Amino acid sequence: MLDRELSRRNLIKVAVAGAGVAAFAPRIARTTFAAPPPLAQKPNYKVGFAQVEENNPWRIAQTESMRSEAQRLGHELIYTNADGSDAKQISDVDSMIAQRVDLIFLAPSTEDPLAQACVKAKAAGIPVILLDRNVNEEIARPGEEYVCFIGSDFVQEGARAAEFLARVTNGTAQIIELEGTTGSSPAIDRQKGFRDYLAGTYNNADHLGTPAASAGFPNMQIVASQTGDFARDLGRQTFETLYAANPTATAVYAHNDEMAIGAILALEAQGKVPGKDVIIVSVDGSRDALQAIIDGKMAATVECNPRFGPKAFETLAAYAAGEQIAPKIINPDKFFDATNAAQEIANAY
Ligand code: GYE
Repeated sequence: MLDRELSRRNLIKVAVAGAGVAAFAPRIARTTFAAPPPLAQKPNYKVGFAQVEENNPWRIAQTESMRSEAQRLGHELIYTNADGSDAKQISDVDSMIAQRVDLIFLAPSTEDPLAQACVKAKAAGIPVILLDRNVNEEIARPGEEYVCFIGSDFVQEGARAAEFLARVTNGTAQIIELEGTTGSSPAIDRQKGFRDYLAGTYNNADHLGTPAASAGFPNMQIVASQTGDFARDLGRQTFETLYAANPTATAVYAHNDEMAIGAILALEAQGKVPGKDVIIVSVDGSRDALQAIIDGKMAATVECNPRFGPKAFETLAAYAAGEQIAPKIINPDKFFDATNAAQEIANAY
């Protein structure tokens, strides 16, 4: 994530330094460097939760965690579901602003359009906390346009998936990559972490030293990469197309479990044996994925924990109390493979 931030900052510097100003100005819609709007301390809040979509187990688990924690604490939760649409999510945030919620928890769809929603909420005096996905930090930044980001280290997730795959394939594989929603931070960063690790350029110092650095894997090739929009059926269709064009592929890296399950379904429909003919790794840790690991169809999944409720509301309270909030609050994530899937499935969603 750091590399990307640095290059964005440099872009701003270049733009501000001279000739590029006009060209870059519309994207740098940042008018002020002041802190986000304050939040009064109250026993109960009216809080918005702008969810991006509700079409997979991960999202359902996240919404359930937010709802149950709000209820436990006696807060009112105004919930919206953008059905994966940037435009709908922007108007959902607008309507929360109009309803004068105390704070908005935003699980942003893609990075650029939803950064603008943070800018608007700030202008309206409503603090925003980002959940699980980030926005473009050229446009909106933690501690300025929004309070903070709470979520996983997606670059590290991608690198962990690559490390595992390199190990189980002895460094030789032809990989089909199923990407998440184009322009979303987990799709951008899970791709980067995976590729950097295979190329030997993953800088683990930016990611708490995990996984250990590698010299690169010249015999691991990504033969095709396309979006499946984080969705099972689109993942299935996308995989089908890419596999038809690359029948010698030996591995799949999916940016989430739903697309990995889609690839399994497509392979089975063709009489292939997932887990044998093609090795599959992904990210999330859903119940279906853990079952697929137990069944030998999937090799591993890097956990991306969806249970945000407790951390989200704890951060709200800390912010209201005037505490200094870290710009990025990173969830610790486990790793699931054949060694632990059977024990872990009882806690899965
Ligand atoms: O991995 C995926 C979901 O933004 C981290 O979005 C989240 C991702 C998660 O749809 O399953």
